[in-house]
Amino acid sequence: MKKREFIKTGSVLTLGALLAPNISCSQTAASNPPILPVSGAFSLPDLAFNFDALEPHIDAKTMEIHHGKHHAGYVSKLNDAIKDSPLANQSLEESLAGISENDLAVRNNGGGHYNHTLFWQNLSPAGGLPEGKLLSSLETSFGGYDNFKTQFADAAKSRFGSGWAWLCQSGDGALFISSTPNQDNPLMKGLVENPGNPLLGLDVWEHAYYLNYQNRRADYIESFFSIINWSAVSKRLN
Ligand code: MN3
Repeated sequence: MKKREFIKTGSVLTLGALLAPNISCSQTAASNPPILPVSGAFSLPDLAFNFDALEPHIDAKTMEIHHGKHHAGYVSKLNDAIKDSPLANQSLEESLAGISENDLAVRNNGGGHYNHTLFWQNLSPAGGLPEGKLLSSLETSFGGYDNFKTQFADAAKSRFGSGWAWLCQSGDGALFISSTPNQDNPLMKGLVENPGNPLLGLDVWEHAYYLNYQNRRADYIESFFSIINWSAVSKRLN
């Protein structure tokens, strides 16, 4: 996220808090700011770490191409698609929630921009394990972290072709695991079987792992669990 976007988001949240003094603590604490266009265009967010920081789990070349070519391409094509349309003035989350299956340019490129922005935030060289409220939610919904991990990995392994595996929160607060094809995601409530708020996403397109893992998607998925930024995932909980 560029500084200007960040400042804009921050001031909107501050104004919202002033106007709604009774808003609950958990709502104000959730740091899940919307992805906003600036002057009608979205931008490629910087990574919080160097390309080689996730090695040996994700190699530097993959990160460089994935961020600088694939993600940048989605941003550029999304901006072409929303130019001079009402979507240029609303958050990406709102646009994705409202799209239909025929809005292919926004579906593929808006989904691509959202999914990769979330993915980078979900990664950290430090890794770790879930704690606190997130850990207890995983225990309630899946019977523990190990069961969650198995089910999430199964969703990622069994996604045929290109797509994503997700840990999501539904409207009633429960956590669930799902998988979507291509660049679809759980925000696209008109398109997906299980809509929800994505907390954690794993990119299982071959471009995410093929240089290092070739056809060994299962090894890439196992490695992913060593570099999850659980603190960032936690902050997305409502
Ligand atoms: Mn990708």
